[in-house]
Amino acid sequence: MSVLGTRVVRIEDPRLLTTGATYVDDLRIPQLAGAAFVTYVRSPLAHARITGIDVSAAAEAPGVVAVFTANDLDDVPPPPADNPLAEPLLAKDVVRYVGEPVAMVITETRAQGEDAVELVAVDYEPLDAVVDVEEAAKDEVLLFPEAGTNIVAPNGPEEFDDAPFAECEVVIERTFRNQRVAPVPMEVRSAAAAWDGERVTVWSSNQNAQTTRMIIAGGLGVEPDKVRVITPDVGGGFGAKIGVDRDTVLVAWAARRLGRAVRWTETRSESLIAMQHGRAQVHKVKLGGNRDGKILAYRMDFMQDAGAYPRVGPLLANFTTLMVPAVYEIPTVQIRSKVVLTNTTPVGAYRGAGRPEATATIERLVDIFADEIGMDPAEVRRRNLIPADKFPYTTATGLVYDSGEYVKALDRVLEAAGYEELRAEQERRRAAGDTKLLGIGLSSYVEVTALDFPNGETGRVVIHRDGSATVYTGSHTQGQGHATSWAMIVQDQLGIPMDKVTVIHGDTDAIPVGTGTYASRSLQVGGIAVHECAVKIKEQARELAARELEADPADLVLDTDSGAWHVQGVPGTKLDWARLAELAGEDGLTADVHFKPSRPTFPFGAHLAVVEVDTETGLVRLVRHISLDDAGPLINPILAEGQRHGGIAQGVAQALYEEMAYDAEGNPVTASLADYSMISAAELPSFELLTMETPTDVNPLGVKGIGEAGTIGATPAVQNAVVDALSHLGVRHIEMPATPERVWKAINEARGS
Ligand code: SMO
Repeated sequence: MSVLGTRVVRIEDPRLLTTGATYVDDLRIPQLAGAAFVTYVRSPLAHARITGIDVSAAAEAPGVVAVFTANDLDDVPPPPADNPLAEPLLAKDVVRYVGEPVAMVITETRAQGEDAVELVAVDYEPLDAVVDVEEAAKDEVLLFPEAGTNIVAPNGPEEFDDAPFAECEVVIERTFRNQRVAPVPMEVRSAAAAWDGERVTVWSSNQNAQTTRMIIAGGLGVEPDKVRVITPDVGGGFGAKIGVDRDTVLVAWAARRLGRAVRWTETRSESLIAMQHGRAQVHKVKLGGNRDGKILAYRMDFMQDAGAYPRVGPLLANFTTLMVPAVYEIPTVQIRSKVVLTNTTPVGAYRGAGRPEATATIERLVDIFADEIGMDPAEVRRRNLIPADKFPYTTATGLVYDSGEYVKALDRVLEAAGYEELRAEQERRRAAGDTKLLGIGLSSYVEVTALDFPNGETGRVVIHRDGSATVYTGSHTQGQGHATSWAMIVQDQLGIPMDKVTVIHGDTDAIPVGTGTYASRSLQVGGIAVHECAVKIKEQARELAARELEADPADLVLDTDSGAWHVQGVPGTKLDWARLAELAGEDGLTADVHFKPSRPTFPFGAHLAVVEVDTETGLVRLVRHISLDDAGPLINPILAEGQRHGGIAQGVAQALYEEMAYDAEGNPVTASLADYSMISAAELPSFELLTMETPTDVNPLGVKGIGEAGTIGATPAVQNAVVDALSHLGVRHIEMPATPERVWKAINEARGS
């Protein structure tokens, strides 16, 4: 029986739960002995001209090794002349957001750094700041006057055709804000670097060592072979650690400049303002349909707030654009987008990266449409979902959805939730004048995973003479459990037990070519590379065994329970993996694969949230959350459930709690975890997870990505549930996060008080 699909307990956990993880800041290794500490001087203003920096007092402070400003960066390539919007390593003339690095102070101890940064005197001449994305799009305050506009990447038509809406019986127009959130990984950004006179070695907390190496080499102006990147345990990334920021490039630079090891770990408050944020879109939308429940036309005209530098260019807007049609068959889809600069922290990928935003909006609109025509929102969905017999399905935005059972997913969730009974209970409470109202919210979703499929991923499997195996992977765990899954894949193919399989990742010396972990790609790209390596090894072994046993290769059988080969019908004479590695001779038994899928894949599902809304306080409590997330066959249900738990938690957080907020001058007002209300287990019920496994034909295991799905499905279900609880009072919409204040105000406005 195959190990795949079974609930194997993570092989990573005994170490994590006993001695604990080793993050960058925990490293106590000879190369970092006596490392100095980096502390950044960050801009306290959202927009200002730097008229002078006096570092003399700081330079004299106790323990100070060096103080560096932009003027010291004379040995790195200048910003590309063809890109006036390029992010500098240190701000030189202008700062554009609170938290932007202006100078770096290097000290013997961390505490000395905290004191010394206070002594760096920066003269700022304040400039008008623009914080709101719609204001910024008016181009009255410019972040880069030489560019002449804050709008980076406009996409779509000048004018929309209104004719398709003119034919609709019902047309809804709304503006929704998909608020800015902070990724808040458990481990903040952290790096250390050592220079050996030839090469800089950087220990960094990120999602892909190889990309990080390219970024650092580019920043320093050296060939990639002059940089080695090692990533020890990584405590979460959520997209914000795809590659590294300037703060980490500067750590590598300082080690080279000083010829001395340095280390840097930001504080939590620093992380909240200086690590990239996520989401931050404004959607102007129009949806038209008929009273029979059929949606006929949908327009999405949206802005992506890029923050102060267009760090990821049009990437997020493009992801949103692709997923605008979502799970529905809609005859007319119109899309326009703008990426707009504001005086705020740069915005980048965050769990879902543009796809949750698209789903959140259409799922709200479907509910508003259902309310408008007096039809149950489940029924409206059923009437518009792409039917199962239409797959593969080509969308209005040119994607080809590989496989899906959208109606079935929705119906299973409704059944598991006891939808009719929930509606009845909702009615009972309303009729009784209960102050704890029940809300039921749905969402149907599809998401695209491994959209960067042409990048592929590397894998290498080596069988050793003791019968054990080593797997080298370009995928990069940040807590996902790749070591467990990759070992399961090897055991499944070769019969080498998991505990004899070692997985190596996150060191550019060991794995020079790799892509990394993001876009829910690891299993379906990196995992498949490992699978393909194992398949290749099996074929090599078959030839070797045939030669040794003087048999036809076609007659050789691998018993994956015992991990031994024998000739068909002659089970007594066996060759185990140790023997085969020996037979392979000098070169050993090794396979390398760079697997490139032919297309991305499209996991999908449905969520149903049940909330209780206290009409006296506006407090929302999530009481049940039922989800079906179909990402194809599960390699290990425990790992998949873990991804869903985390994803749903982050999705609920956006609906109810989290928002990275600024005042009108661009000061962040949620720069600590006392103000930024990150979700915890205490706010969550035990999730009710349903499973369905619709395979894709894109890869031999039929698997899709599961890392971001929960986030995408959960947010709109919860937001819809909050509005649903109050709809009988006349509440039609509540922006996210649905804080008690917002909910209470909505109730009182609806009651006309
Ligand atoms: S934030 Mo994701 O890796 O698309």
